[in-house]
Amino acid sequence: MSETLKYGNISSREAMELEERYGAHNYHPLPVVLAKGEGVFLWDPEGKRYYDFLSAYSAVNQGHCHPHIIKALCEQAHTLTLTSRAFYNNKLGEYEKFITEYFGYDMVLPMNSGAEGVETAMKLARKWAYNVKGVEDGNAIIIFAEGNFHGRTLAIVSASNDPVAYEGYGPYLPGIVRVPYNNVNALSEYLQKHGKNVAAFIVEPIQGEAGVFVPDDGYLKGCYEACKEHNVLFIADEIQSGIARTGKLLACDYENVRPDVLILGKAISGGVLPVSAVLADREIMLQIKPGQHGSTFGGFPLACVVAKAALEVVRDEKLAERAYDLGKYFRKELRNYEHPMIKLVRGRGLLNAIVVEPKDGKEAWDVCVMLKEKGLLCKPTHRHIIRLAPPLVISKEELDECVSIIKSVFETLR
Ligand code: IF1
Repeated sequence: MSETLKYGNISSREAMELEERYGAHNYHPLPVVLAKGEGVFLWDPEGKRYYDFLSAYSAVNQGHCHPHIIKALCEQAHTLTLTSRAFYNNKLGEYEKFITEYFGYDMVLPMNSGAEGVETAMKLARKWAYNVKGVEDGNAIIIFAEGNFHGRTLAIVSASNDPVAYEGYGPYLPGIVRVPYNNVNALSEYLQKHGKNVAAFIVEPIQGEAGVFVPDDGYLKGCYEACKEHNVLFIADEIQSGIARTGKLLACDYENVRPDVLILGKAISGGVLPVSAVLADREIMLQIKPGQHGSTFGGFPLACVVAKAALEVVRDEKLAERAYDLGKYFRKELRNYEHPMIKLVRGRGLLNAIVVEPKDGKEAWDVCVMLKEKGLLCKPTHRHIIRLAPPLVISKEELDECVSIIKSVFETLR
């Protein structure tokens, strides 16, 4: 069978065979190959069009290949891409001024992947604990929440209680403890007992991998206040929840909490380059001195212009407001739809999930495969949760069409 190719010179089947044969098997992708993207749409090599309801795990909030971002990328790519931090470059400072003013912090430390951003925050917290708080050397503790997902490095999986993420990677990093998520008392009690050695509490304002778990109102504020009471840094991992995804610029904005340290990634570049950032005020940030931390690519000129352009899109196209309004509408539409397999619809802004009850052996994965056949791409998390997160540039009409697709798939599962 040889279908004509619309994009590229490799068929879907060939592309999958190549990945299977030559790539490490650290993923289990949905059987779809993507060859082109524009706005809310993706196409496979054979030309079939899909709605993107994953947005590369919220990295593509601005939509695929946003012209403003790609223009910045291309211009800078012809001019200067990488210098390392051995020298100054003429784009980094401008970007640093822009992003710190954008989020309201004194300073930024630029990195690349989200995991590197989290690692940076952990190192910063330890330095601060020893230099400023006065924790005895080697005793600093960082608190995480149960069910967290912060990335894949050894330090970070040391904080995970998901066996898939941590098993077989020991020995683990010491100085890490976990408390239940969505439970201010659990954090307070731990701080009551051990607060003097605690450097930081690191938390996702909405837990993504755990299944778009939105904590109760007041949770973030309560945790922030408990941290203040014990001179502990409140650190928010907004790598997934930030940059307008949940209907505000930051998910912490829902509770008017300003984290002491803010970690951003993913959509900070609109899905164009791996860019992450750690933001903090001077007293914290200046605890890391020259030579004590960094990365070859961190803050490279290409990333700086791309990230600035990507954040301009978020502001100029009012993506937070869009996500807020469209998300409300989307949840209302799905909640008004009765179906024996749909237990719950939850989320904030355009980060949403359907919790499904398996039926006749059909699980979240099977629903996602059926949605793919009908032209809508999303990925299950765990066996019973379907995460739905389109680019924030989606129109109301497009969203309506997607609601119809989702309902039509569930109709065949009655
Ligand atoms: C994969 C999940 C999403 C994150 C938060 C840090 C990072 C992530 C809150 C690390 C990354 C990703 C990574 C991706 C799958 C994905 C994911 F399902 F695993 F949980 F988005 F929901 N903090 N999340 O969500 O950032 O180093 O990857 O840039 O394939 O591992 P990274």
